[in-house]
Amino acid sequence: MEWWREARYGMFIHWGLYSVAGGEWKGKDYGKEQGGASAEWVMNSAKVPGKEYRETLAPQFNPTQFDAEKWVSVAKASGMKYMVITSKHHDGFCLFDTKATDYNVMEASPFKRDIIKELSEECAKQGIKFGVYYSQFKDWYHRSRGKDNPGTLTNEEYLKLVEDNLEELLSNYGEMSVLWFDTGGSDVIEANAQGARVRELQPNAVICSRLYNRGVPANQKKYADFNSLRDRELPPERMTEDAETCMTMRHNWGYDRTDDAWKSEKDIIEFLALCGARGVNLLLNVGPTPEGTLLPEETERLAAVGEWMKVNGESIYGTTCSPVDFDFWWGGITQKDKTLYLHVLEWKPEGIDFNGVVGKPIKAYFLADAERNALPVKYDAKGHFTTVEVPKEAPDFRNTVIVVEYDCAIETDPDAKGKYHWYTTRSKRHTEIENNAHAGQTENLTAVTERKRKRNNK
Ligand code: FHN
Repeated sequence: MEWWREARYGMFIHWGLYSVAGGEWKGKDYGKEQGGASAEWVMNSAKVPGKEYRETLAPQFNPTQFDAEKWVSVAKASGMKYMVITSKHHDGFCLFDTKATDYNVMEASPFKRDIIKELSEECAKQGIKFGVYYSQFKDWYHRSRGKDNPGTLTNEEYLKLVEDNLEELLSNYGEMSVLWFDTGGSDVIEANAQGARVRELQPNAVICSRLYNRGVPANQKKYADFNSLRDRELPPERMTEDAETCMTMRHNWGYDRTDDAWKSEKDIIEFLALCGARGVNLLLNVGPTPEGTLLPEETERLAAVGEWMKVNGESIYGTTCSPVDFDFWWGGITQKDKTLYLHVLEWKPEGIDFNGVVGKPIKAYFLADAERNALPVKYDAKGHFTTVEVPKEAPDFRNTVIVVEYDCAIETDPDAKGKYHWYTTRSKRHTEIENNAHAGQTENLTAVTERKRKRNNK
């Protein structure tokens, strides 16, 4: 788990036959922005029989522009340390050379290239950890979806397919660093058998808790190495266990033709920092096109995060969660040994203050400042309030990182109070400010903030 804890930031890739459909079926849009399920669910959303889905899409899956070197380079430049790609999603189509079913990229599509092989080799070449997503329970092609859609296999035959697929994925593609099972069934014995096989064939692989159904008690998830939180979840509190959140850059996981709900680069950098403040990894998703390319909106955002990480990566990689169980009006904190990293997401010219940490720091400075020019620091022993004095303008409006160094182990005030959690109040606060602004209220940001801070910190 050491590399995984150090990594903090990886690439999720949702790619397959559903990318050809792009969230649509027979001219109707089933994508998430239409209130439906995500684009990769189109087979289910449009109730497409397996045979029709395969005959319509597989012959069109010919992503001739796919270039593993490009994708891995984009991930690396973004500061991502690992990659997880859908080897078989719920539609049952395998993006690798398998003998267990002919419904795979080598036999059922004109592409006839082993995508998992090409990506795993490129990741090994560029020093990125490689892993696969595998839908071990949901399979709308091989399994029955009721009498109208019987599926191609019985339950026993399907279990054998999963077993054979795992043997192939765990034996034929070198070091498999992550097994990202998704939506486990309720049978813990089945899940344990699959988990045990991973341990035997790839003892260093990190296994996702979604090997098990979410309802299985944590102490029965014998082979889960990290807790995969709900999709796009930013947990309210710090996580005391290894955990990861996966996030889309827009609504859908798989490629969607009409989804333009792009998060900004600031949204993504903020989310990465706030995940860090909770001790959680971020697996950030791309949904490549049917042609095998990443969208410009994706590569632009990934490059922007990469620029930020080049300067500020130290405040994310290998850090642990905040020393206190709450955020601050201006953002959140990550920690590494005797150093705190303040992720200032909302600038406060009157100073960046935090409570809950005992003792006066020995130094504070902007992480982006190569000379590490000291910023003035005040410490009020009464409330254990530390304030770093800052210039009027934020050096980086997306997230300015202030390093706060101590000469001893970080000690917290057990009675520290703070109820400011970014994942809730931020959206409310902004709406209120926008409403005030629209309503021509005399209150400005500081006044609204002051009022809210008094309310949050009473
Ligand atoms: O049903 C899948 C969904 O299509 C997507 O793959 C997400 C990614 O975390 N996992 C399941 C829903 O949680």
